[in-house]
Amino acid sequence: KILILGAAGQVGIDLTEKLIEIFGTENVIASDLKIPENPKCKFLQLDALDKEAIKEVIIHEKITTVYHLVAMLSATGEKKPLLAWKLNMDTLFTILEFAKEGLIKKIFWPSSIAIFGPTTPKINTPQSTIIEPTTIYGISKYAGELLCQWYYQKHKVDVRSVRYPGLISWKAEPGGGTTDYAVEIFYEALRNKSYTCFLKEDTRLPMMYIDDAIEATIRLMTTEAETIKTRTSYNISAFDFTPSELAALIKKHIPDFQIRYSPDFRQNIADSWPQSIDDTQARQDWNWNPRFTLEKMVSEMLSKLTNKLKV
Ligand code: VAH
Repeated sequence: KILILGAAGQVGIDLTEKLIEIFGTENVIASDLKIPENPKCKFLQLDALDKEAIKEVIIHEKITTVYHLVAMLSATGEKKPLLAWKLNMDTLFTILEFAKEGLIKKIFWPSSIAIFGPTTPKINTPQSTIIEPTTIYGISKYAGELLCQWYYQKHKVDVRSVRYPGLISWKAEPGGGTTDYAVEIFYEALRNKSYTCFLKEDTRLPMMYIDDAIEATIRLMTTEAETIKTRTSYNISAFDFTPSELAALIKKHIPDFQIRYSPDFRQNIADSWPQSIDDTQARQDWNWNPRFTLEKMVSEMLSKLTNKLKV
């Protein structure tokens, strides 16, 4: 059985639905700090920092695989560094230890392109390169990658990871990220035909539609262990764009959409990250291949949100 920690978050909402589709409702247990309305499967209220509560669920529900999605993202992490470190690291240690003790068989844990810093090559950032993150979130995600690799090498823990770029989705709003503008802009375009962007118009970042991120996650988790050559975390990539490029594509659907730019503290975070990612190794090792183009993502987001917002 599968346990998802952080199932109400931006990745969790879509991943839970996909896991139910593949493995069946009876084999998926979702959990988060708060239970969302109309959950699609058994949903437990769980604090990921409560080791005993998690251990109880793993044993009682006969969990074999854990998708550990709990984290404090980059922007909030800069404001609450101690809580970000605690939440991101202590919970990862807990799950890795449970696997080492034989309580669970397999773990998915997401890393992020946020592990790369200003000294990393920004164009087609390689799988292995200079990694000197300058945000607490990035530091915690890179430390987490090295922890996963240590537990794999020392205790054969089967933990698998991908470095998500900025993710764009409509089912759940993201919280506390620097790439959140790329989601907020769609809501504002449909509601007010205008958006004030907190990044400069030429800030290029690697991004991906949620369906491709979920596809990569499932593919990595279901591939044979032998095909996995990297036990820190895999680069994955789909497309990259700037706020002005995204605004121009939205204008094709909403001609009188207006965007203004008012950069805030998140500009420095974005400027420390790569502009595009080389994901050759994921493509070679486990046949990663994104399906959504930038244009397809834009039309999909606008049509799905039009229904969701009933605009
Ligand atoms: C963030 N959405 O903005 C996350 C992600 C690469 C960005 O890690 O913090």
